[in-house]
Amino acid sequence: MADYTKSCIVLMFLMMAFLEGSMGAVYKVGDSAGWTITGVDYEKWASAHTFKVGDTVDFKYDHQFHNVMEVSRQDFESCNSSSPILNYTTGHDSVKLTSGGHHYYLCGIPGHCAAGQKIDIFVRSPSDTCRPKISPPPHRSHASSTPFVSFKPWRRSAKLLDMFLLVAYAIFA
Ligand SMILES: *[C@@H]1O[C@H](CO)[C@@H](O)[C@H](O)[C@H]1NC(C)=O
Ligand SMILES: *[C@@H]1O[C@H](CO)[C@@H](O)[C@H](O)[C@H]1NC(C)=O
Ligand SMILES: [Cu+2]
Repeated sequence: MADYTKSCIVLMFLMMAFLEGSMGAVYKVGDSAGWTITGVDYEKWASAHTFKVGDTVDFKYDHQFHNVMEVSRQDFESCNSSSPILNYTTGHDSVKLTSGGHHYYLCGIPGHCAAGQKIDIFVRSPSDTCRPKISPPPHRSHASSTPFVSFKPWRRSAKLLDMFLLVAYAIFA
């Protein structure tokens, strides 16, 4: 392989790695089952993912049978669809998560929410992920009063490094 081509491929992979880090991820609610009343545990699905501001959740469903309503926490808990914050009815709704905190969605068709077609998406705001973890102050007897501060800046670079090594291995091994 020509050196030029190799460099091009390496550059391409690095750019992809950076783009992945800077653009929001897209999550299809319920994975292949989509947004439905049959057999998806949306609480479990949501807890298996980490949502950040800028990510998108994709609701795919048959719009003749379902819809998506963003509701308040209270309405979510009581499955009350009479005063939604937002309605989505197209059958393929991409909902961009533009703020941190809990976002509550349910299907407004009678009975569906009660049957489990509801989801609480907790979105981490950037300040949540970057905020240093300050552990509780140690015992009074300890001489030092400086709280232990831990940052985790290596996570992303470790991922990039992994990717780079993988590409380098594929090309040069
Ligand atoms: C649903 O919410 C509306 C408006 O917030 C309220 O008037 C109504 O009583 C609620 N219904 C139930 C069953 O809680
Ligand atoms: C959502 O739809 C309901 C009826 O289905 C309507 O009463 C309500 O005004 C709509 N809300 C918004 C925010 O569009
Ligand atoms: Cu439904």
